[in-house]
Amino acid sequence: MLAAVSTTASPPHTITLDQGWTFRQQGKPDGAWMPATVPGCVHTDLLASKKIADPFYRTNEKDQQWIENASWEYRTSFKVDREVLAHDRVDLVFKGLDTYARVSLNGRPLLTANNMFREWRADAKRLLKEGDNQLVILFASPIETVMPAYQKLGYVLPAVNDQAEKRVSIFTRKAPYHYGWDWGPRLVTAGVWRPVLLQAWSGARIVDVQVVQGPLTDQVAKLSAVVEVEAARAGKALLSLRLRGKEQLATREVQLRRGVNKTRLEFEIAEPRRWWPAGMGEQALYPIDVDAALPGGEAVAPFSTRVGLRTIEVVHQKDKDGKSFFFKVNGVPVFMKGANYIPSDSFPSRVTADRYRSLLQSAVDANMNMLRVWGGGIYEDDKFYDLCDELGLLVWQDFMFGCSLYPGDKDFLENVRQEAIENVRRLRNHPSVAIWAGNNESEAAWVGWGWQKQFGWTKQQQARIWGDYKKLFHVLLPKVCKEHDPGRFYTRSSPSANDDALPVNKVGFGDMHFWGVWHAQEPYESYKANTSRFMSEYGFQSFPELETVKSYTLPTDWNIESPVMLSHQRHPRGNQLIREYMQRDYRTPRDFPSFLYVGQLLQAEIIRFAAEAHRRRMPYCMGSLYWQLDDCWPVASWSGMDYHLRWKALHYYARRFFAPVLVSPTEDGGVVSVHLVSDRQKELAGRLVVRLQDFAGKVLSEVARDVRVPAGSSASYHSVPRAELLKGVDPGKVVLVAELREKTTPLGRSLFYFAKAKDLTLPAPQLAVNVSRAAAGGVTVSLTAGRLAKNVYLGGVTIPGRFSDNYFDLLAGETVNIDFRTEAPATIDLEAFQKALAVRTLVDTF
Ligand code: BMA
Repeated sequence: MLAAVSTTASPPHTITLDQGWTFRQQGKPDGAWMPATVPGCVHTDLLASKKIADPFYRTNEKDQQWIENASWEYRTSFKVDREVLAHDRVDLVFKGLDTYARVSLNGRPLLTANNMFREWRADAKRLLKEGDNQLVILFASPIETVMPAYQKLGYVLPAVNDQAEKRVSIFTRKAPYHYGWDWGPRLVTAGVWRPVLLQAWSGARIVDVQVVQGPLTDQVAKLSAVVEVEAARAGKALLSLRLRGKEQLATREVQLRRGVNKTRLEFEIAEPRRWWPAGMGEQALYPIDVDAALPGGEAVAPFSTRVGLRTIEVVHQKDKDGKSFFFKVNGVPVFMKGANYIPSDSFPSRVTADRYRSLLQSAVDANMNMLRVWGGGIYEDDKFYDLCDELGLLVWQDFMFGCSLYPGDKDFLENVRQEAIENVRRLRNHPSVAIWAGNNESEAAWVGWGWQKQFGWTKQQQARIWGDYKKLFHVLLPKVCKEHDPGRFYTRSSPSANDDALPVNKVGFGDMHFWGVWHAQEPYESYKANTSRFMSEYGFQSFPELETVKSYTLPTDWNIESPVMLSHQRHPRGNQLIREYMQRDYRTPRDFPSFLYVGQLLQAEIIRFAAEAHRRRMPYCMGSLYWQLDDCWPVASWSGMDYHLRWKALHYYARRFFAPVLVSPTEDGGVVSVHLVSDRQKELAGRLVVRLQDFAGKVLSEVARDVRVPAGSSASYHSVPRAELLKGVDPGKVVLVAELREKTTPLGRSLFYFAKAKDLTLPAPQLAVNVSRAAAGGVTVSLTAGRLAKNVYLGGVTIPGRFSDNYFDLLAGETVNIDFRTEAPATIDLEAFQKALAVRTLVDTF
């Protein structure tokens, strides 16, 4: 054992270098230095210095394209004292540089960087001096830098969402969506996008702790911690591990060599509490601290991590229907409900912890248990995964590749290898991370998007391109995952059946992205026939609500074909498709605000149709993640929540269609049936009531029956031929109400209409609206409908906050109380609120 540690040596220092930064465009004659924010980027810095206008406003983005072709210098100075310099090592650590950066310290080169997704560390001691030090970073244009590679390649690689004529984005390891997407602007940033640290240490430094979970029972969790220690000099160290604030669980004396050393500490946690996805149980988390004591007495910064104890498997096996794809958590098959996550800002360094929390809490509030961090964005910030751990949101993590093909030269592959290693290591202790995926849609594209013809490649070129693809996604990335995170499943691409002999993106085989609805204009009813084993993408667009539209337009722009609105609609056929689908189901909205409202309903109804179809097919289908949760700027898109975090109709609907117990009426071949889908882990006993009533509330028929719904099941509990049900009544004048109750508690209710919205004979709803002060100090809106009120929408209020429900149907004679949720409810001026409140229903919009 080592002797007691003395504390004479100076402690390790970490200084965050976030002060005093300035920037300027390189090579500009009048190039004055302007204040910069670090972390940040050139666009937000130019904006802060009023050199550019808000890129999200109107068509400002178009005038700002020059930024990507310029190079930018960032600099700061910082003081270092003798105490810091006395350490063995003084590292400069860059958590993220975007992207082609040359860093110099006191006029001498320190490091070069070429990957936004990597961390860069260099021993700066030899270049540092006591007193002031000058740090300069030169960011070369990510466009210009790779232009020679683009020109030299000899063939063009597809990058379908890159919005430039010369699509060079695939040569650069930088967030693909910066180059534009079919929901995103083109804002190719540069800058110091994650923190810069100065870390001084002596003797040794704990680099990383990987917690590997062994056998897990209710009695005990057997774990090991693989501790990586970098030693500045050889010597002994005593490593110890404890649960935060608890007794020590493991200790080990090790002989360190100079350089990186790996040691394993075995430990156990008695009576472990499991980590469960949201809706299934608690999210028990165990914070772990690892210390290292050195005989010389140098202090070593402890390393902290946090784990959750759970098993997770992806069951991806051939079966009679094709090849399964589902997740088992703690041995239980879990139906994944959720959405695809895109970076929530074009400038990711702007995303605060509060914003992450609000987005992720909204996901949980909508009964989601999984998000897919999609491959065209970024490996998200640590805060994102911490919150997912805490909230029980499983993460499907793509590597950052999407809808494109990539070079396969040695340097590129090595750069990706390092990126993958770093990110796998960074994220692997998170219980929320459920799966790694190589890329978004590149395999499906190669097989089905006609690229071979479109790009006119020779046979040889094709062999090379596909060979390069395989090197990256079939060899390199799975190898990194296996080596650094052996317990987690890797899937080549989303979608994929992970087998060259099996079809990709075909019903029955693995996960599926179904875009027949929307891209191929198929009627949304075809979601039923196109339900596969795991639906990892499907979607439909809408515009954001008027308040959000106002944030980027003038009233003169309020026409979806205006240049401003078109610039915030990046799908080339977006408007046409929305119109087309809207005409199929709705009457023409009378004005612009009505159009926005109907458009949101259209999206919500279509996605509801899909998600319910997916859930009814459980266990054949075991996942439904719609495209997309959020936006990176205010835009027309497939999102359920807009850039200002306003819930669209879709997000409110999602809370209902992803409810733990779903009542789902549907019609097939002239038969109307009511399905009950339960995600509960126990059987439920309830009473199902199915009632046909007219819009004035008159009940035409009613049946009720006791039902037992097994754990994790879906089945039909009631079915009647449509003709028999309607018995001659006008289908446009009645609604089927299906309700499930558990004792006296209502568990779920769904309405089924027999005609499309445009063919319903909707009455004037005779709505009585009453606004009052809620008990908790906020505001409650109480609504009573004399007749059916279809898709009641509460809006007009500009105070930040949200209604507890919206876009819902109210049956004749019903009353609901809707709360307005906001940060400081007591401060709301009741009278002003009442004045601003605008209530509309579907019948008001034609
Ligand atoms: C899928 C996604 C995205 C895209 C969306 C809508 O292909 O992976 O690339 O934004 O469809 O087109």
